[in-house]
Amino acid sequence: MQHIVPAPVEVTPNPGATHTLTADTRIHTEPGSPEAARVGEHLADVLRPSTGYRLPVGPDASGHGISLLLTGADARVGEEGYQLDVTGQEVVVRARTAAGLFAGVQTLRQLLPAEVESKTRRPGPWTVPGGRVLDHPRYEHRGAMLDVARHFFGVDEVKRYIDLIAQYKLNRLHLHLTDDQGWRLEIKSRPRLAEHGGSTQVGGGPGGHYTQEQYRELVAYAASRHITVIPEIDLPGHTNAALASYAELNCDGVAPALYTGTEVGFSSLCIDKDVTYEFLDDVLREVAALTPGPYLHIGGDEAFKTTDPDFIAFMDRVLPLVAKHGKTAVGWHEFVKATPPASAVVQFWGTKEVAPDVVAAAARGNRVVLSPATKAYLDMKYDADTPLGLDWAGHTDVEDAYDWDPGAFVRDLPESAVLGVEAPLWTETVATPADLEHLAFPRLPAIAEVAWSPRRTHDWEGFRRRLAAQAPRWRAQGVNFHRSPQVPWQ
Ligand code: TNX
Repeated sequence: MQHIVPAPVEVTPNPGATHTLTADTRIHTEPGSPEAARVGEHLADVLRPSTGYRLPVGPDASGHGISLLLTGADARVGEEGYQLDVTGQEVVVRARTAAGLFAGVQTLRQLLPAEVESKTRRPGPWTVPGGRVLDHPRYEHRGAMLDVARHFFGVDEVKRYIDLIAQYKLNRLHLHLTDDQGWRLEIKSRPRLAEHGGSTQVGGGPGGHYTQEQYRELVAYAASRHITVIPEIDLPGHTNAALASYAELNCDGVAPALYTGTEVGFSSLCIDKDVTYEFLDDVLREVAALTPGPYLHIGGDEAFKTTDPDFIAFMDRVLPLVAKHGKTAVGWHEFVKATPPASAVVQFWGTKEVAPDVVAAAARGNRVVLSPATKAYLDMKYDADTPLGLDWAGHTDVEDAYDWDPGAFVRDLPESAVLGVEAPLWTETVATPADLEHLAFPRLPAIAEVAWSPRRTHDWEGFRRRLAAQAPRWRAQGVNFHRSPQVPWQ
């Protein structure tokens, strides 16, 4: 019970008891709750290939086994937490919501032998150590961002990333859908965005895009893992793919060529033209209609071609469009210049602890998601030998990614203003799923623990040992993780 990542709030081992799954094990789910049954099916999907057991799921599954119940949980579990009890007779997960049950199931996976993650049948035995876990998250927003614009990643590749992040109890997937190098979502009212703007990527490869149907499929897949998708349309900079697709969006009316390099900050929509806002009204309407979650990320970063007054004028016209389409705006922290409404979420990506404009926004009521580039950027190199990644924010080995406190990172930002933590993975240098995994593992679980676990469990020595125990799971799942010398790998 001592190796769980992220560390739970409270673990009480009972070394006298163990529970072993058998061919007769059933997964009993809360009667009358289709959502609980879906969590049960998810658990069965994980366990069936390796155990070879039938594992029937449903409210009528009687007999001994695993129960997922929405009653009787300790009140401390809150909306997303759970209580897990393992005795000789049974395993019981109790929560107040299906999200809580889902989190408890992720813990249960980690209590089983690592081979349970194998896609082929293994001998077992499938023994769970006895005891109790009581757990709930420190922060509401626990995110990962994937840049599918610099290099495109297809539906199955994103689904795999969703599965990988879900097991560390992350609950937000921010998709960076547009950038200079590519527009990755079909917009029916502006078909050239995806057709032309999505037709290449960094290095000149073929790129790609999601049809609206495929995007819906990704959103639904994420939802089945209790993850909310936050789509980002990066504005007003990082827009060369859009500018190349529709000449009228350029101030001079001339469409630039598609771009396959890695410079940033050279493009901007035309701030003064009404067509810009007609265009954005259409785009944001379609994205909002496709996205059940409450958020729409409008970027705002590195708008180096745009003066501050123009940037503010632009955001003053775009923020109301986000609201008009029923969504809450999220933006990279530069967008606080435009004084977004108090409901807007600010994503801090700085490298310094001093950020008075972000502190001022928090004083106006904005909540902040922390993605400090020196800690949470999964695209930074681990060390000088890392073949992939960038180093503009320095090198970030596992200890750097782990050893910080989101509640105290930005000077004078009150802990109460922190909505959560997010780990961005920019893909200028990342072209394959194996590359993604190499940068995300093991730092992503480090960030997940920073986002989920209470501060008092924070302990690098303990963490690196718990992290080491994850490696056999990653091998069983085929995850291409980085063997950082900081971790005593098993
Ligand atoms: C900065 S962070 C960017 C991205 C780059 C990234 C590379 C941010 C909001 N903008 O455009 O991909 O650095 O690390």
